[in-house]
Amino acid sequence: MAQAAMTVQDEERYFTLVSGHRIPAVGLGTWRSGSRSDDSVFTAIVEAGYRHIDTAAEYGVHEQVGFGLQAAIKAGIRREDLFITTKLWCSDLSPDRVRIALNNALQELQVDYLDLLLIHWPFHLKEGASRPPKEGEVLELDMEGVWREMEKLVKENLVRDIGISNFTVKKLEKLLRFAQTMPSVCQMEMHPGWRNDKMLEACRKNGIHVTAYSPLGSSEGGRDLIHDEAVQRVAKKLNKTPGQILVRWAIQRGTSAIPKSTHSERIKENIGVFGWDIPNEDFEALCRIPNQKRVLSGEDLFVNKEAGPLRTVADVWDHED
Ligand code: NDP
Ligand code: 1BO
Repeated sequence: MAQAAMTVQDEERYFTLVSGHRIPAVGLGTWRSGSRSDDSVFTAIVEAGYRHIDTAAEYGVHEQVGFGLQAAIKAGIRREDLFITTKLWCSDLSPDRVRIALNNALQELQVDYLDLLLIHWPFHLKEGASRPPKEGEVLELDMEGVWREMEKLVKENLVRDIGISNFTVKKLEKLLRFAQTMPSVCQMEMHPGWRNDKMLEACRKNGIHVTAYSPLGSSEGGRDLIHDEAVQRVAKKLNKTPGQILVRWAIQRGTSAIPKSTHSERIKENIGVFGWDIPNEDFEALCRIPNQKRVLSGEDLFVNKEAGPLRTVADVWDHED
């Protein structure tokens, strides 16, 4: 697990975490990549130069991602040069499930350690819960107990960094009251259509690196930022693609970004974001895109209007929006 010295070229390709480890600025997302995940992972690593792959147990693609990783390693990429992130799903958010979930992930991904393990969403669901959950299927979350188990995985070198996703300032503050190992990363939805400045600021204040998920506005019911007027204008001016403008915008905000694609041309395009800048005036124009709104509100996943603790989207986000 030795970390090679950084070259000047490397510098803009990585962010340094509070643990001292570094996270690649651009990673490949794998949600909804299905059976194309293995080819996408291989293309991303071997042909496009990605070193960060983001996945999750809930995406159902661990095995395909594992095949892609193994193929890349066979092609000569060193495991220690890769950064592999996965996430604990809500039904595994109890202290007794954390290690079992980690072992499953290691086996499915065919690796012997993870670079980053995140709490996917800070809600504990009963095993096999419906979507959205029925009455009684949202259980109490023992956040401290879960975090302690995650901390043990770091001590045992099974996981290099631990972190969170879809947290609110309130939940982050609660976690920081008992964390002995700091969350290195907080993964949140962030793009010019949902800047989420509040969480970005809270993380910065605490030295927590932010990864922007859905940096292109997501898919299926997402926000079409690729055709947004401001994004298109800046892309044309800088002779870049809209996808590159969106990923570069995320990096210039100091966040890493994990665009998903299963198309090799787009996978290559989305990492073509180094060695140039979005000028300040254009960056600011992208920051002013109106109608700030989440795509991933959590409604379909967690809200039960009739029963349980999460009756509205506002409940999911602790009424902070
Ligand atoms: P993205 O914002 O990455 O957008 C993906 C969509 O954009 C797909 O439809 C893709 O299509 C399309 N696309 C990709 N590149 C381009 C391009 N250059 N030009 C035009 N269209 C393009 O959405 P995601 O929601 O997938 O977010 C990215 C990743 O973040 C996820 O895959 C997942 O790993 C992570 N994530 C984490 C969450 C969490 O709760 N922690 C929640 C949501 C996402 P195609 O594949 O056909 O190219
Ligand atoms: C189903 C979980 C949302 C994407 O991370």
